[in-house]
Amino acid sequence: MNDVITIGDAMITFDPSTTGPLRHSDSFKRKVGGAELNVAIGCARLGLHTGWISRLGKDEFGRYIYNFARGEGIDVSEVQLMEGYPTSLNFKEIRADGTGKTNYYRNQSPTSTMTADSLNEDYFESAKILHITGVFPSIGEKNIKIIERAISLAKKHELKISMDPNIRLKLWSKEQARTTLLQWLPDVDYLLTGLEEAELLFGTSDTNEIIEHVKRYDLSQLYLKLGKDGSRVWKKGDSRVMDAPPVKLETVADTVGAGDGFVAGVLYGLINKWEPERILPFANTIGAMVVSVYGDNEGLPYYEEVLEKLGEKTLIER
Ligand code: KDG
Repeated sequence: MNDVITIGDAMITFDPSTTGPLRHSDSFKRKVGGAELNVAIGCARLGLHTGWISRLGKDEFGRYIYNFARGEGIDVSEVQLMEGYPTSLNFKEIRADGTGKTNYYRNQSPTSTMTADSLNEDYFESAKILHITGVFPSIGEKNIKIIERAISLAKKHELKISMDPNIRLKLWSKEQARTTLLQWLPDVDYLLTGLEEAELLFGTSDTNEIIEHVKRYDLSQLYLKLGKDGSRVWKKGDSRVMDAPPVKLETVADTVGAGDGFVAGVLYGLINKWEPERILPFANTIGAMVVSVYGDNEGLPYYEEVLEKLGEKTLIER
């Protein structure tokens, strides 16, 4: 039985060995990326049973990602390798301040062979949370239908639904993103969003106004990712808005993937029925740990490492 299942396109991410404009980068490290896969890796490292629905190319890169995900303990039984469709690529630019920029080569993504009917209903029967993001539906119109069927299967089998808008304006317009994601909100239980994305969806970055909007969609919990300012949570039926301060960072190596780490932490807490005041610092800490390591998912910690960082456990060196 999977605690969390997610659907997404993964890619080989070429991380530059130097910071600065990509045109000057001449050596790269081959890594793995993809927002939904990053979340799945984060959940699996924390100890959740995690399933990932996807398609990869039947090529060397596809095999590499497949084995990588399997090695992380992710259930890849719903991942297929497709002949004739190259595995997606992303050449990353990393700036001196650790922020990143994507350069995708994913027009012919192997996930374009998926249809709404290719989702296996049995897979939803035994899972607890379906996690969706705005990345997968932005890759192709057909993917919107896939997520819609996933949502209806999740509802039918009583899964909770979490959503991270993860809006990629390289892949769709603001209007497409807003219309598509807002229409799913009535079915979403947990919204985990950055402030800019919330502004794009609701036309405001004011927390109280955002809360008024999500109340209309009958959301259970809202998590606001505030980057270097920490995070904030609101829970239905509770008048409080709780904040978690930012975690002090020794290094900012690469900020890409921090949001996915935060999401993994929240999902872990939700599965374990933690209260938001416990979830928030836990998820924040994971985000900070991701930022201090190069790569989209290399910094995702194991459960004990988060506790150590929170000062709740000492890991004795052997
Ligand atoms: O959230 C991190 C992801 O953005 C990265 O791993 C790959 O850009 C990516 C995507 O579209 O999934």
